[in-house]
Amino acid sequence: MTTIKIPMYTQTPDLPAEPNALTERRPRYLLVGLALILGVLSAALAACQPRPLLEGVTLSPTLITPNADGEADLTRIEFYLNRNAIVSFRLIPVESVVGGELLTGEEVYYFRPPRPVSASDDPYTVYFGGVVEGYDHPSDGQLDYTVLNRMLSDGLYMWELHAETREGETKAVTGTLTIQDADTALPGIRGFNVHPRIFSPNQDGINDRVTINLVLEKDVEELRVYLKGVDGFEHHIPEDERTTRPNAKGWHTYDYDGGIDAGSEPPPDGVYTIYAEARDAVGQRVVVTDTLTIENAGMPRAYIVNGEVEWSVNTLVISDTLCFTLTVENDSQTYIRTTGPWPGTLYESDQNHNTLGWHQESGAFRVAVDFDTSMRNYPFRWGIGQPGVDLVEVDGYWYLPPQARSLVTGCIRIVDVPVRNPLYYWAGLIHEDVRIAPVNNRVAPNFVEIWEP
Ligand SMILES: [Ca+2]
Ligand SMILES: [Ca+2]
Repeated sequence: MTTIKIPMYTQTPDLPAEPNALTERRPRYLLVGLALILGVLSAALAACQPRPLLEGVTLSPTLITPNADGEADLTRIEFYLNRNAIVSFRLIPVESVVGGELLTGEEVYYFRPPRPVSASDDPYTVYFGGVVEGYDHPSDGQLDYTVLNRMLSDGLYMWELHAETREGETKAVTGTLTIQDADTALPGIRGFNVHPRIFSPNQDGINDRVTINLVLEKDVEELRVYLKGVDGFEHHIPEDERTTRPNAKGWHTYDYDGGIDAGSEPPPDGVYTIYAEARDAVGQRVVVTDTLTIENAGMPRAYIVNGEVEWSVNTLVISDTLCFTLTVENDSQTYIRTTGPWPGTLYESDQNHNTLGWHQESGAFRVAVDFDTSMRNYPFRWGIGQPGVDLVEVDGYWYLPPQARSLVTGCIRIVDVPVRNPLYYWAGLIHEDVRIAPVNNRVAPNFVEIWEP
């Protein structure tokens, strides 16, 4: 325990005395003359003596009830700083007052840790609402989060505004502040969970999304979830607002796709720290973190090169085959996933990719052929390259590498005459369950006439 004598108000000692000792009996001119002389003298005196480092320090009111009810939630600190200095504002709990002397505890709480502040002719004004830098409280137990800023408990505190110049001149002004009815319930975050921990935002249908869950222990003013990489840039993660009202106590879910579904490039590959940060109405802040690895990120883009398709025929007899050849280019920085059947596969015209056992796969790219009067969208589909030739295997899936090209061929044996004849056949490049880019839809239509033998 420390004993400190507190000057409750610090009147700067070097102000010139007022010439108010003069009486009415003196002639008026003498009074004015004396006042002028005294004024000049005191100005000269003031010029010789440097002004104090801190001046005009006030803190008002000296009792606050920081509970965000709008009544006496804040106290106003004002001061003049006459020279550049490192300035801090801290509070020390008062354990008892004995004969006008304060017995203070050992703890020191910083509202403003030491930091450089510039001299100014104008006063500095700061509002303090009982929240200081994060500290441990004996009642905490094991917390799932880090407390960045925390409300002081109710009680009497000694405050100290301290300034120190680079030359070593110091000045401290102290006083007392009472805190009552403080809202000390922390805006805690429990059950912070990130799944999966490795994530590839590239719309290939495999680990394209991350789900983040957390439980907020209190209604808050702000809840932010974001990624931060080594460059320090923050990537905001939007909340899935279907579960709980934003900022409300309870369960919150975030579904993150790297921004790719909204058309943005996802963050580059790397290891990121994922943050969830809550701030309540009185200004207390807590944070939890975890790591998230992004790999093979990128907006997938592939094209049929030049929109060119080489068709084998434009007239044929039933049971002849119609074949095509085209080149696919991966024009992106990410691997593009595909699936079979592989190029060279022959379809009968009454078959489709499902009857061959190759169902639609979310996120896979396939070359496809469609025709007028077809019953389903692009019934004939092929992989965008040959496994082990154009394609590389990653975790059991086949991918066309970034910037790679592949030649794709396929054939359809026409086994019956379509209802419309002659008719168009055309090619496409489909990103299954995602989109068909306009440039990849209805490419190089071929007008085909079919004859019965
Ligand atoms: Ca209040
Ligand atoms: Ca992926």
